[in-house]
Amino acid sequence: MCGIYQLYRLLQLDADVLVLEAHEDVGGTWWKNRYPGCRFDSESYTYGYSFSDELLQEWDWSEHFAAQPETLRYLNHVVDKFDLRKHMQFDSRVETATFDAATGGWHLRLDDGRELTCHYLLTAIGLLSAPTMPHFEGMDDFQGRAFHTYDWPDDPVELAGQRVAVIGTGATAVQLIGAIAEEVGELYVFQRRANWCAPLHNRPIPPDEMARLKASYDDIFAACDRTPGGFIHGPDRRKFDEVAPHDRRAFWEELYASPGFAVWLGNFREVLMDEDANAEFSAFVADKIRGRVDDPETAELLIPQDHGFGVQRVPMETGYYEAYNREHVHLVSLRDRSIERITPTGVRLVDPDGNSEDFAVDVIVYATGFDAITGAFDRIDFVGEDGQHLGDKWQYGPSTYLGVQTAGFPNLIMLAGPQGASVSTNFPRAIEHAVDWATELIEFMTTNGHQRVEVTAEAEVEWTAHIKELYEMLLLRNAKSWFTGYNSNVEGHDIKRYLIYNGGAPRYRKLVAEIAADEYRGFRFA
Ligand code: NA7
Repeated sequence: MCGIYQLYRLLQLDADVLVLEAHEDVGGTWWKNRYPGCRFDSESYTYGYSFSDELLQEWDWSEHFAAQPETLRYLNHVVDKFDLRKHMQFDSRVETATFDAATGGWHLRLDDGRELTCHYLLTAIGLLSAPTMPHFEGMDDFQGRAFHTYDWPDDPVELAGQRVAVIGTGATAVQLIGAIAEEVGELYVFQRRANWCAPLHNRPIPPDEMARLKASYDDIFAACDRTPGGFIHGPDRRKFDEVAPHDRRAFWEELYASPGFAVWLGNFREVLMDEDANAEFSAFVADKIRGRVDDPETAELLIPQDHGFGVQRVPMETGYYEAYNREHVHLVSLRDRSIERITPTGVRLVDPDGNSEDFAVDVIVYATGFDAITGAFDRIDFVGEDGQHLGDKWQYGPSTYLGVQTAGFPNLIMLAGPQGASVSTNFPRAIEHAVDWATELIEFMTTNGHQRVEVTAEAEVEWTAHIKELYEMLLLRNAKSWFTGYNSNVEGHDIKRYLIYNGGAPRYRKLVAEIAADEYRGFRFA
């Protein structure tokens, strides 16, 4: 999504530009995530690129929340329409990127041994592109098929009538479970911590509605520009306490029945900032879960105990809770038991007294998430000016200036870097802005004869402190989720890390525009 647009913009400047893509073809996230049920939670018509009116007018979205195959088709359409493919090399995974002080550029080594040099290196390597597997004993000995959702196999996976284990209950698992519950023979969902999920309310877009949407794109994008998350849903500006409890309830009923992230991002601001308001709304959603799950014990297990609604990413679901009303769908809680090992025939649990139970399955799906945001950076060995490795610099968490650069790594520009706004926003909306800003920076340098850009250490320290302050304003500061850089499967990532700019996209855009106008305050040119 990001690399495609950056390529388009740099070609407009007549730059000599090449996109390196690790996978076999275009699409990034939408190339890789092929599991059943995969779709975005952004309204389709807010997800497409906005830069070309012609593109907007010729593309029809079939659903309010389009599924992966459609988004992949869309990205291919964009690439072909603007003739971008010839500037891309596939199966090209970068292993090391080393700054060369003599040339002021970057030297890349790919995993097939190729070496390339460039002056500017721009990263569009994804936020959730480094999947992480758990570390259970016996995983290699399993005799059935087993894979991470991100690596869903190309050859058809037979699920009909099969016994399937899904490990994890994040946004990915919740989509998958809703999609496959009916067809599988037995489904065992291994849940460590429950998530607060809410209905997506997806539906088709008939041609007349699509025509109306096309006529309103200016308004749609303007609405996205006004909200902190770049979605059409912005927070309700009324004060929580000033709305009477029964009116709050009526409002919440409306939100729960609304499509997309309205229930999360269109709520009172206090729900995400104030413990009491959050507890009240969480109780409301807990009752919804109880109302949708027949077995009271299962319902209670599906209600999170350790965090309130919305402080972790809210998985949007279609029939997720109802799936547990099917006889062959079993919620296996890991609250009082843990996965002891994977056996050749399935999953073995053990309780604290040493009692074990085996679950025989044909397929194991690891929906265990990603080494978010910094993971893709850690998989490339970036070596900066004084031989410093980025992995070492960021060992206890990233530090950046605006999420765009990190000190000691000149001419390395991060388009969706940690601590920027793209990572907390409806991605394409923020990414178009980030790419435009980076392109203008390069134009500015060319016009002024600069060869080198880097951030000052002071600017970086200040920005990183600001990022931390913004976290403290929100209840998500305590969450154990990818928003706070938590991942139990990656060594050293069981600590809180400050990965996301939480100040909202409008504020971020205003700030970086001011910085650019102020001769790129905090950046140093040579
Ligand atoms: P998430 O949201 O990080 O979810 C991963 C899930 O896997 C979560 O329920 C984890 O439980 C569970 N998990 C991870 N490791 C284990 C082990 N070792 N044992 C049991 N359960 C485990 O990843 P998703 O792919 O669902 O979503 C990521 C984003 O992709 C999503 O937000 C969208 O923006 C797109 P835990 O909660 O840590 O107890």
